[in-house]
Amino acid sequence: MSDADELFLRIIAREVPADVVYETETTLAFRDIKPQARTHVLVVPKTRYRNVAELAAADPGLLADVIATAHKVAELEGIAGSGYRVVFNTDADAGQTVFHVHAHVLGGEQLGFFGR
Ligand code: D5M
Repeated sequence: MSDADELFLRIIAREVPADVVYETETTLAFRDIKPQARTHVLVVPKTRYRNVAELAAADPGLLADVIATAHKVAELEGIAGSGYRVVFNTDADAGQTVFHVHAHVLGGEQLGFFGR
């Protein structure tokens, strides 16, 4: 595991500062340092898996916790009614840079389509 991949464990341990918006026993939600929308929050499981596929295979209940936390964040941010997007970038072509699975919760404005 590289230093970059350890980053979210260090945020969970409060060794690296982050703007935490919500926490459960199994997940942590904090604002993305490079926001791509008016609201941009990351949700991570407190146990590290490399990507969402590994998480789904190993612990589907924990994946459900991540999704439930994403929706709770949307409620807290006031965007649950207007709409929001949950994105898991998965490996190189998707641009995943931190290999500790994380859901991007995006919203607060009309989002464009994405792809190439
Ligand atoms: O997304 C990784 C995301 O992690 C990217 O949007 C920037 C964000 N990031 C990187 N370092 C930090 C810290 N220290 N706090 C908050 N957010 C951070 P990926 O899907 O892997 O490209």
